[in-house]
Amino acid sequence: MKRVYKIGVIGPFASGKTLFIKSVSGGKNAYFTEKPVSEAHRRKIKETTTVAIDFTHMEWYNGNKVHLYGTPGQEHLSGILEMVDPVVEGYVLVLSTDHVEKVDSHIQQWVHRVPKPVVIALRTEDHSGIPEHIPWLQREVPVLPWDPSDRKSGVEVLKKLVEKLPETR
Ligand SMILES: Nc1nc2c(ncn2[C@@H]2O[C@H](COP(=O)(O)OP(=O)(O)O)[C@@H](O)[C@H]2O)c(=O)[nH]1
Ligand SMILES: [Mg+2]
Repeated sequence: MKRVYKIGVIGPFASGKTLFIKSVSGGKNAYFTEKPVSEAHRRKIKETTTVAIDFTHMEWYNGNKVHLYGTPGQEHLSGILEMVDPVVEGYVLVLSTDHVEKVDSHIQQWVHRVPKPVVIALRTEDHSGIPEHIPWLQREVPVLPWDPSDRKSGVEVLKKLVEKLPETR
C-alpha cells in the first residue's frame, strides 16, 4: 500500500517555514499564499507573509509521497493551523538561529501546541551547527541543523520525522 505522509510546517513569523518548502521542493510542485505584510514593524523584517497554506507534494522513497502544509506564523492567523491540524500526522517546527536566545522558549511554546510527532529544523545559514546550550537537545524532540541553500539538509529533517510515523495509516 502506497503511503502519503502529510506533514505540517509550523513556527514563528519569519523563521523560514515558506523557505523550508521552497528549499525541499526545489521549486517543483510548490504553491505559495504570500501577501504583503500589513504591520509596519514586521515589514522591516520581510515584505511578504503566508496568509493561508503553502503547499508542496513530492515523491518520497518506495513510491510513497510527502505532502507539506506550510502555515502562517502570526497569531491572528492561528485558525489556519487549527484547520491543518486534523489533516497532518506530524510537524516540522522551523526555527532560526538569528535569535538564538529565543529558541528554547519557542520550542517549548510550539511543541506543546501540537501533540503529535515533531522534528525541529534549526535554520543555520552560517554553518555554525546547533548551539550547544539549547536544553531541548537533551529531550525527546530531535533538533536538526537546516541550511536552506542545501536541499538535502531539509530532506534529512523530513526523514527524521517520517521515521516517527507509522508505516501504514
Ligand atoms: N536566503 C534566503 N532567505 C530568504 C529567501 N526567502 C526569504 N528569505 C528570508 O528568510 C527568512 C524567512 O522567511 P520566510 O520563509 O518567508 O518565513 P516564514 O514566515 O517562516 O514563512 C526571512 O528573513 C526572509 O527575508 C530566500 O529565497 N533565500
Ligand atoms: Mg511563510
